[in-house]
Amino acid sequence: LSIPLRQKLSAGEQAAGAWLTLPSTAIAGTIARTPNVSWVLIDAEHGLINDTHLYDLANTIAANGASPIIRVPSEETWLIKESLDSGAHGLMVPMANSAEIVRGIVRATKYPPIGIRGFGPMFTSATGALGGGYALAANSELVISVQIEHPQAVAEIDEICQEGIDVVFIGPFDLALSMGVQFGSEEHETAIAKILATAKKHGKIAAIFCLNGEQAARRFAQGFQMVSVTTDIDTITTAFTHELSMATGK
Ligand code: 3PY
Repeated sequence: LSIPLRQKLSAGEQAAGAWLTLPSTAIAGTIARTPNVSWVLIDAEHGLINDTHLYDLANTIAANGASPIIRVPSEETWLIKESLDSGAHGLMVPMANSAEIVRGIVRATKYPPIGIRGFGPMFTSATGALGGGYALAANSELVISVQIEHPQAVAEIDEICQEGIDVVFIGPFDLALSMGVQFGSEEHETAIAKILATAKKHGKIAAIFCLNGEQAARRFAQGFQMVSVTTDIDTITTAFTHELSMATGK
């Protein structure tokens, strides 16, 4: 079995990740080779990435030692199926706004008898995702995360954490928007702390999205085990802005 992210999480280690929004295997490979990155999120929700890119991106990331995790645009069964069939080591489903939605996600991501996932893993062995024993191991080894980004999900977090998912992943920007509060306000941080504590109580991995290493270090220190440190676009923008400012003095 070779799901680097699963191994890291099972060992109780912190798993730092990066966020890919550009459909480039060169960028995906470069990020996956960065020291200390254990997973790379392929963002097919808000990134410029669609289903024709999934296989090559997942392969490149896995070949460079990190776990490719695909964020699907929504919880539709067919999107979940084709994303997992591309060889991803796991999935992230946005807007998992209720326990009922989370139950549907579990059904869609698992082969029978747990769920209804259809059999078609023609490309999964290319990413080293569980090799020839893929179908037998997939139900327990792939890393399935749901995004908590709505007050209804926060209200139902206890029930959500009792479903067959691995990771409770906070989308802090959508959570602030849907709660109608300021990002970083007391209400926002209280909701984040509640999700973190409930995930831990039920033995789920608590995870969150950040924009930079400083924010990510704070979230690790707070008790999150899986943190997305930054994105391709944010890093490019920040680095270019800094270097151009150094060069021009402006
Ligand atoms: C959010 O913060 O809402 C996310 O989903 C991360 O992009």
